[in-house]
Amino acid sequence: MTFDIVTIFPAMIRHALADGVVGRAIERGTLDVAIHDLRDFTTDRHRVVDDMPYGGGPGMVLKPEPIFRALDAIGERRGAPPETMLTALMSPQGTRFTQAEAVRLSRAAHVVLLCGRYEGVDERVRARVAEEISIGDYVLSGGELPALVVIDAVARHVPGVVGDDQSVADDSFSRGLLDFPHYTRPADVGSLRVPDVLLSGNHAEIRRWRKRESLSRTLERRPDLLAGAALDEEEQEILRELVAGRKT
Ligand code: JF5
Repeated sequence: MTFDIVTIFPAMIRHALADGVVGRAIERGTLDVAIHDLRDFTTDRHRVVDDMPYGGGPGMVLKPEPIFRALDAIGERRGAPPETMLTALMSPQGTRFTQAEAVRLSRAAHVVLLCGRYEGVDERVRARVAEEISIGDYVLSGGELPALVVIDAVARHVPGVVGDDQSVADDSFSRGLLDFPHYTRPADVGSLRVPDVLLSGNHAEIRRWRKRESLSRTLERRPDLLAGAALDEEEQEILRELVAGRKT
């Protein structure tokens, strides 16, 4: 899968993608990520990417032409038909990014992410993007961190990026439930002990305990997730017990 990122802070993206699961996938060639400095698509001596808002007001707006030139250059360089290229603007006004959206985008061969900055981007840029993506309702200084969030969450669903596909399938939000507690050695840290069931070697018991922990955490912290979770028979039974137990 190919990503192109258009940004005024290329080093921020480059450093973040150097390590971890995504960094290794880029090294192996499983992912092709190109970072484009928006200033390289300016034509003036000072490489200006922003300007004052028409109508007045505080702050600056990202100019449209450098963005159009960047998108044209990416299209030409990739030589791909424009319809295979999914272009998205990172923006607080976008569609909320979720695990389901991450899976959907991972089916695209080529995603172009445009990082806004300042007070925003010239509205005419929206004519050139297919989607607008928000990672949540908070104010950020730019779209770089959102773009990195999207790349990480999407890339995990590209075959070969994560070593063990079972771990991707089992991940918290893929199952629609919160994760169960994890422990490693030692079995005792001061008075804090690993639950006996995990040391028992009884794999059926361990599976059931993990299901119960996932369900009780979800019920406690994120009951909204239960509506969308696909629960098997055993999980439905455990959930009924948990709900009954809470009422009494
Ligand atoms: C930004 C102007 C973009 O992209 C975001 C964002 C996504 N979810 N939440 C925030 O903000 C970056 C800031 C200013 C355009």
